[in-house]
Amino acid sequence: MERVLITGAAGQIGSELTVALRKKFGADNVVASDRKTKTSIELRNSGPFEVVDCTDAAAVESVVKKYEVGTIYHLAALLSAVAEANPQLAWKINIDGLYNVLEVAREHACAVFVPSSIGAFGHSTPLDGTPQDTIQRPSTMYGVTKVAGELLCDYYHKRFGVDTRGVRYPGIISNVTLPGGGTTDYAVEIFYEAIRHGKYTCFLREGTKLDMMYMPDAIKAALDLMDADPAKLAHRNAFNVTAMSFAPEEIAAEIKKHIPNFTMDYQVDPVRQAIAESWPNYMDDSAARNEWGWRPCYDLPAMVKDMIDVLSKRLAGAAAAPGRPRFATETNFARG
Ligand code: AKB
Repeated sequence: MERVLITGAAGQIGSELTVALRKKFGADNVVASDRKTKTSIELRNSGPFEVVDCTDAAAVESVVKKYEVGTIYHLAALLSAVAEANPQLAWKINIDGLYNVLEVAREHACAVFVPSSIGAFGHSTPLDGTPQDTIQRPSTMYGVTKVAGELLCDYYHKRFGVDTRGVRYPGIISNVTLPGGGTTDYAVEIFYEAIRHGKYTCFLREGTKLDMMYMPDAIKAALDLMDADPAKLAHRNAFNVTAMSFAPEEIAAEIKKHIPNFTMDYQVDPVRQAIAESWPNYMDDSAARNEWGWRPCYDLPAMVKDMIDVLSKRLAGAAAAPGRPRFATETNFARG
């Protein structure tokens, strides 16, 4: 069997996608890679692991050759707020890294999954019911790299026949790995703070609606799209996918149903607020639904219930070893 390579496997999506792919294809057939040498013991011990920096084309090629990789899930990327704080590095990782992966895929006939994002849209995009094919003029470096990445992936498909596929992920909510510096991270942090302290200070303003998705659906989207019949794909890079859309006060109200004393206040971060305001309020994901049968399983109430059930148990267990999770978004993302 041809093997699968995951770049950025220690990240928020990568850590859970690795587990899902190892379950689906067998642990030995799924190579997790990350540029971080310090990763979870589970990632290293549950199957092959390689230290690979995607900005090093030779390193990507060497691991593809070593394991005879047939499909690459290329997840290594900087998220929006970190990218805005360091746009030069964002270009290097998000674009140079992607270019290296696509070149290796072209040379070695690999299929490639590349996530795009709601960050690929901007102020001039219709922000309510954002269509699949529409204006994409983002104002952030993250967005620029996401649009360029979508175009590059389509180009490699059309010009070289590389089987590239991707989705535009909304904010992803997970109870396993913390996100690493995105604009939507508040929707993860809120759970840790609600369970531990009964209160949360939100860095986005009341009324800021954004598309969101629970991690099991994000994993399902990647697997279902890569399994899809290519003859049915009119689009490739990248499909709008969403599962729910809410503003901070709406998720807070849902959490309050489980933790009645929970309170939330606001301390708006102007950088992330400006990014959020340029992103869709909710996307139209009918192309994904029609072309490859996309259907999410979790809406807002189901996601909140599961997050609170799982995290309450885990954090109660961890109470013996105190210390709070370090959120990447606690950094002040001043423009560099
Ligand atoms: C971020 O906030 O940067 C990401 C994304 C929506 O792409 N979660």
